Amino acid sequence: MLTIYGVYRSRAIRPLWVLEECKAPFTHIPVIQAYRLTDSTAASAALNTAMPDYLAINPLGQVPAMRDGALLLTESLAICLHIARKYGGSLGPTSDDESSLMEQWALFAATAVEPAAIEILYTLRDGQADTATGQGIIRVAAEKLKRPLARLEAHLAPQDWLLTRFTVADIMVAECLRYAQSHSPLLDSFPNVARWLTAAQSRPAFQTVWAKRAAEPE
Ligand SMILES: N[C@@H](CCC(=O)N[C@@H](CS)C(=O)NCC(=O)O)C(=O)O
Repeated sequence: MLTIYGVYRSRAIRPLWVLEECKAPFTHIPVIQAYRLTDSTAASAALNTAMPDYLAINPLGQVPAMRDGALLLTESLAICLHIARKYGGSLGPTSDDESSLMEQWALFAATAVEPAAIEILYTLRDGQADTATGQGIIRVAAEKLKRPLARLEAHLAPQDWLLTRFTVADIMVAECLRYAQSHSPLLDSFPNVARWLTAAQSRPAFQTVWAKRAAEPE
């Protein structure tokens, strides 16, 4: 049985969304980020990323991790690709070329989108959006996202999804871009990206994992 380690309020939501799309059976172990606990070492502490048992699974002390038989993976997008390929049917690649395209979108998400998007997320989360420093961080991050967003905008002009149908590529890119989504002006100049993101997040599988995320303590 496939096992996912990581709460919904973490990058674990990426493979959990993929699994919800495929309806594949799995065991969920809701390991929480240690930094979110007052005392991650207390006897009563929830299962967390600083515990020796979890560090034996992922020495980086991060979630998600995944076990599937003898296979252990500790990168969210690699986990998404693995699940889609093995259990996802049309969510995964149906040819070598599609496999390469999905890998390309995974790397695009991780390198061109996520770093700047997460700067925006942290600035908003820390209540810095109205400070001069926070506004500066958001302005620079939004600038960094312009070219990747322009690339997505052109790509999505003639089509609904990144490949010829909804796939794991859409989940990976949408999830990384979501970090910047609360900065609402960002997508104003990219209507195709906004349409695509709305469509991805309207899917019943996303709605299900999003509700599970909302049910977890903040
Ligand atoms: N590149 C990794 C990053 C994983 C990551 O940073 N996870 C965060 C939660 S979203 C975490 O576990 N942080 C705990 C920590 O760094 O102490 C991935 O995509 O899986």
